[in-house]
Amino acid sequence: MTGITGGSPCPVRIFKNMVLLASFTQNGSRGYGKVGDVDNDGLNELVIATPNGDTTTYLKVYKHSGGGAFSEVWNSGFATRVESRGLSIGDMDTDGVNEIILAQSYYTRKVDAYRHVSGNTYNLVWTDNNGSDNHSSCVGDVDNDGQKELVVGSGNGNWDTRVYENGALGWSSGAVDNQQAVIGDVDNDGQNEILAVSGASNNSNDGAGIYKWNGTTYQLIWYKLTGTPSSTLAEKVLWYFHGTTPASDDVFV
Ligand SMILES: [Ca+2]
Ligand SMILES: [Ca+2]
Ligand SMILES: [Ca+2]
Ligand SMILES: [Ca+2]
Repeated sequence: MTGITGGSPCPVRIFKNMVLLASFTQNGSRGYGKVGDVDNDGLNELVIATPNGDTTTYLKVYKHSGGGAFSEVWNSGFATRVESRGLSIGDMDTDGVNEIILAQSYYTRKVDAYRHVSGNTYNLVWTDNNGSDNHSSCVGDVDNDGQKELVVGSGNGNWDTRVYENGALGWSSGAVDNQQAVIGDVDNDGQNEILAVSGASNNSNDGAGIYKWNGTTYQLIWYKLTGTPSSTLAEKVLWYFHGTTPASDDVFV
């Protein structure tokens, strides 16, 4: 299960073979869910972030406890995360262990990474107080060197797409507009690119762009301006490539 749900309390629904397997609620106004092995035991966990308006964000890890039941095994304590907008799971520092990355906007304006320690304990291991409304996070190999990077899309503040190498800022697109970015092989050449959407402020920079590693930097190789606010949902980018609704075979990680 990945994606966004709405309502308060926020519903979580897990489907298996298109059949509802489990349903429960979270104390938040909307939610983000990701599936991945965050404790490196070979089994996937369910990670949920549910921002509660402008106040706290609830970040939790669930394990399948059998029979379609899911048990909360960890939560972040609720205190210091505000208005999370980008949840991802991936090995952002290439040490062979996945992190949970949470991009946050509004009053905290930072990106946090949590790592499994032991048992059901996860520690905050990295924070970037970049001063932006961070709108997305994703982990993947965007310069195709075999090591993964963290890509963050930001709005108010830096207004950019950012690439982090081992937690250090390696590249910024420069200020464009509200940004949400995803990683994928959009031209089917076997190498990943960054797709970024800009929008929500109704100016001439609204649109979509592709950044590709050229051996030295990330180069804007294609863009389409719309001049109208675009959704900051990454899936919306696909519309620009197809000129129609997204195709079912479009998969982004
Ligand atoms: Ca696991
Ligand atoms: Ca790691
Ligand atoms: Ca890389
Ligand atoms: Ca490619």
